[in-house]
Formats: sequence, structure tokens, C-alpha cells
Amino acid sequence: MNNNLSIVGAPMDLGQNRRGVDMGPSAIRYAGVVERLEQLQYDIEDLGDVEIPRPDRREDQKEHLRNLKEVAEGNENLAKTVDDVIQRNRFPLVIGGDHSIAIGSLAGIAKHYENLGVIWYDAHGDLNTGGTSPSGNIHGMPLAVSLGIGHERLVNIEGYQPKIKPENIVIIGARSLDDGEKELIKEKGIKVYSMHEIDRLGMTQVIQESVEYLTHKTDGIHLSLDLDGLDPQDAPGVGTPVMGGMSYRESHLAMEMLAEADIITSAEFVEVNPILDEKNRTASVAVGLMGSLFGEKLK
Ligand code: 6HN
Ligand code: MN
Ligand code: MN
Ligand code: MN
Repeated sequence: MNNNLSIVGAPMDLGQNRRGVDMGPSAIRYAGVVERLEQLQYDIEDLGDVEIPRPDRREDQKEHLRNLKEVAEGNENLAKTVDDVIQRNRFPLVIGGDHSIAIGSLAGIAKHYENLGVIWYDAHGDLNTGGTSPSGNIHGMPLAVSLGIGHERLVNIEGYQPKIKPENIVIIGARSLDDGEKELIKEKGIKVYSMHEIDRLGMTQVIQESVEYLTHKTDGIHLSLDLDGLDPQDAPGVGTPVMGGMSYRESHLAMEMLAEADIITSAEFVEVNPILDEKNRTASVAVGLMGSLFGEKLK
């Protein structure tokens, strides 16, 4: 693992319509992310928050792509920052913010790899487009956008597309997929471990298989961890909770196994919403998972 970590905050809440997730980066910092990772002997720099534009008027009514312009601009800023972090040979750790920020993270990261792998730890597939989305919320679209599927303003960020290939993706924890997302998964042959497979195989085998599936064909792997992948009992502070998720312990096991495999080259932790949380618990869970991902158990 790269010993030099750069934390980048992305206080984005325009990819969905519940207020408060823009305070996620503050909540995660308050939960002690820097101190936690410094204990593990990393050289940490906290770059603060990238600029997210404020819309003149929030598009609260249903739209196909709510706040498109501002989400695109914020993600352009994030992409540039992340790109710069990698150019300086540092590991980008992005903290959100709603999941639409994966558009910018991946835009800044993927240009440094021929075959970037992605582990998408989430209750959702985030594979909608303006056409298939039931909500119009862009946080339900970043994985599709990164595949080059979606609004041209989003898919072309940083001037290239697609960012990733369908065969380099593993989705873990899915339990709420929209019809259009299911079709895309089938059409593109995307590997998905739903809660059904996690229950049947156990997290150990799911991670072992995911690592095997990705390592031989990728030259870097990005972890995109949506806190709603966890069960809402363990991570209540999220905007789109779905019952029946991965437990706190399964999630720690997953992070520890990824640390052992030493394959993750960039990461983001998203959807922490302190307004919906109980005493900053979800931010603390996020920081704990980062501890495991960065090798707490190994050191
Ligand atoms: N997330 N599939 C739903 C939608 O509106 O497209 C929910 C998306 C949730 C997105 O949690 O990052
Ligand atoms: Mn706000
Ligand atoms: Mn998500
Ligand atoms: Mn989700």
C-alpha cells in the first residue's frame, strides 16, 4: 500500500434531495479520520474540501437529472484534485458527500490506469440513466456514467470515456436494483454479489472471489464504499437506507481482507449524512472501516 495518503473532501448534496450529506466530510473528520490513519504510520495530508457550486435555485421537483450543471461542475473540480494527488504518487481517499462524487473520483483516477478495477460496496447499483432513474437523482447514476452511459455532460468529464469497463467491476451488497439497472447488469455481464450470495457464500468467499476475479486483469482497484451498503441498524445516517444489509462485522472483515490482499489503489467513502445520524455513529463506522482498509489489523 502506498504510504502517502491524501484526504479529499467532496461536500456534495446535489446528487439527491435530502439535505445534510454535504456535511459528511466534516462528520468524518470530526470522527477522527486523520488521527486514526496517522496511528498506522501513514503520511497524511488533508487537502480540505473541493468546491461544489451552489445552485441559484434547488431543483426540488422531479427532473430527469436534478442539478445537472452543478453536479457536473463539482465533479470536474474533484476530478482535477484527485488527478493531481495521483500525479504526486499519493493514494487518494475521497470522503463524501453523496455518491454522485464517484463520477469525479473515477474521472480523475481512471486516466492513470489501462484497466482500472472497481469494487462497488453498496445497497444499490447506481447504474441508472436519466431515462431509467425513478428519482432523477444523479447519485443513482455514477457507475453507469463511468461506463460511458448517461448524459454527455457527465460521461465526458476530463475529456475521455468510458472510464471503466464492465468486466472490471464487482458490486457487493446489492439489494435494491431498479429494472433498468437489472437490464444493464445482464446486458454488460457485470459481476454482482447481492445479499443473497453474501448470505449463501459468506463474506470470506465473496471477497476471495472478487479479489481473484479482478486482480489478474486490472492494474489498480478503486473501492467505492457507500455507507448504505451496511445495514441501517449499523449505519443509520444515510439518505437511502435499505433493510437487510451487510453488518458492521462483515464489512470490517471485507476491509481487512482487502488490506491483506493489498490491491486497493484509491478509495472513497460516501453518503454519510450527519443530520440523519445518531451521534455521528455512521461517520465513526466509516472511519473504523478506513482503519481496517488501511491495515489496522496488520500493523
Ligand atoms: N445511492 N436506485 C435509486 C435511484 O434513485 O436511482 C436509489 C439510488 C441510491 C444511490 O445510494 O448512492
Ligand atoms: Mn447543503
Ligand atoms: Mn451508492
Ligand atoms: Mn446506495
